[in-house]
Amino acid sequence: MKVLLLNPEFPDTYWSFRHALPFEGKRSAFPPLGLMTVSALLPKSWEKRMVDMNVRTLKDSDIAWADIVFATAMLVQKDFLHAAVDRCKAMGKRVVLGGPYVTTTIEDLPEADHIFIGEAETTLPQFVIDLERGEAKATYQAAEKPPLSVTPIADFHLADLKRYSSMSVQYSRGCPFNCEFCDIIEIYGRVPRTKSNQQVLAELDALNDLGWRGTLFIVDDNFIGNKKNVRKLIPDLAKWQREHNHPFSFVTEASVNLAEDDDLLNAMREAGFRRVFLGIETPVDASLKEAQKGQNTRRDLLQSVKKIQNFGMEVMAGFIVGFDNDPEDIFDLQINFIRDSAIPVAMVGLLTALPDTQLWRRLEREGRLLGESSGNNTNLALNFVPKMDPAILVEGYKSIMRTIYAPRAYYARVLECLKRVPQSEAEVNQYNILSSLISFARLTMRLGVIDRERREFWRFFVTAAAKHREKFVESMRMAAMGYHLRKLNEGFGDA
Ligand code: B12
Ligand code: SF4
Repeated sequence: MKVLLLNPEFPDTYWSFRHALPFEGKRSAFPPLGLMTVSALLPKSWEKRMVDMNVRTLKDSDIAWADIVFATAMLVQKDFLHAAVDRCKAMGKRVVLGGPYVTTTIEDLPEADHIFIGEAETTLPQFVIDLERGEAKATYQAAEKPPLSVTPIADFHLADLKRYSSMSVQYSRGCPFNCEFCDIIEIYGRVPRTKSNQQVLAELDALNDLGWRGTLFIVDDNFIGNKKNVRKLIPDLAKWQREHNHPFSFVTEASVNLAEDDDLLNAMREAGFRRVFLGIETPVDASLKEAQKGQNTRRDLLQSVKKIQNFGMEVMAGFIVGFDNDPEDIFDLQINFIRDSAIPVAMVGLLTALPDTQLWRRLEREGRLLGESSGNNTNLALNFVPKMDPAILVEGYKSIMRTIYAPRAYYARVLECLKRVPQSEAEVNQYNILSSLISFARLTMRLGVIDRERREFWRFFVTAAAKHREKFVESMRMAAMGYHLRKLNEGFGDA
């Protein structure tokens, strides 16, 4: 059996890093871990080929080669998924779909032969048996969420590693909190399931053996969702890093209560965690309460961020506007918070109602839903009727983005962040001297020569070189990120 694994294109979003990746000569930030996991769940004897359409085009010869096509997608990829499935079906192929989009959507799915709802660890092996018997069903959905002990090591070798800026592994699924807008707890549940330490270390071994060096994203919904287990994991991660000469720098996502746990923060620093993405959402208490985000209301959020930064981790964070309780000055409050917290990379989005979330159900009851969202919370589209005048909300949102990603404001946050985040060793990366020089030349040409904001870049460059020489590579990486986020804003048309 010949299997084609397909990841459709992503549009230009916050996380696509599309305007920053070319400096490094990369095509995409992360490989599709779900597909590589699906591959590992299929029989070893089946031949597999993966086409991530974010790093290379799908050729007719790829489709012609395959007996069966397995495609994944998030909501934001739906149009590209439909187009890819149409091509495969037109060439007479059997198509299997899975992943977050098909799991949660209420819209018509593409014309696939088999649909997998939810996690596939227990359903895929059954599908293989059914297929061999000629009895494969149209829809598969596991009765229970699988334990992660049955998740195999992903088939990392299918990814063309040199085209990505980061690799991914997963330790846990699910989150114990109960945020109203969150679809994670609907898809993956509120009881975080974890892998064993041995499983995680075996995945690190696999990536190390393939020669990967540099950023490794632990793609958990909330890395500290199961604190008891994570406390046991981190010392093993640190030991593994020491024994292998620190090949990886870890990035992950966590809830803000990470700040209350000095031991955990210390252990994460030891293990080589360099960046953490927090769900801050808003500095407004009433909006946090509305969002059922109690874990953020009981603390001083600015102090929490500072504390995590002091443990050697850059903080990235998600922010939302559009809550019913947002006051009129919410836009200034968000801008001030982002400035004062020295969070350079802030993902600010309009509140979005994702299908089958508590928010979706409430808005439906209140008659305020306008339809399924595009899945991209930064594209100015509202899929519900907000309490605030929608025009004011969208304008205010744009003003946040314009202000925080104006070069002077952005570089000021980066410099403050570099000051706050002590790091004893330079971050490991995948580049040799030549490729680093080429990246540096591309960056300075674009930001320091071509770009109209070049004066701000050189001002930043000089300060970073003088005050943070040991973190110079890091500061250039941040300059590239700022450029991506500013370009994304220009897509709004009036930035
Ligand atoms: C890592 C991650 C990313 C990464 C990398 C994505 C990539 N290249 O794959 C980055 C940071 C780029 C990212 C970006 C975004 N993401 Co994201 N991301 C995740 C995260 C945290 C983990 C994904 C992952 O690797 N999981 C591990 C694998 C093993 O799990 P899995 O993919 O679910 O696969 C399993 C099953 O779904 C199934 N399966 C999956 N595919 C297939 C296919 C077939 C054929 C079959 C049979 C089975 C199957 O089998 C697997 C094993 O059980 C998830 C949350 C989550 N827990 O999954 C959010 C999540 C997928 N992301 C989400 C969103 C909204 C986004 C963004 C739109 C955010 C934004 N506004 O910019 C962007 C869009 C992408 C882009 N590039 O622009 C949503 C999707 C919601 C939806 N219903 O579609 C999720 C669910 C999180 C959330 N609620 O916010 N994301
Ligand atoms: S903390 Fe994050 S993952 Fe957990 S429920 Fe809230 S939004 Fe979802």
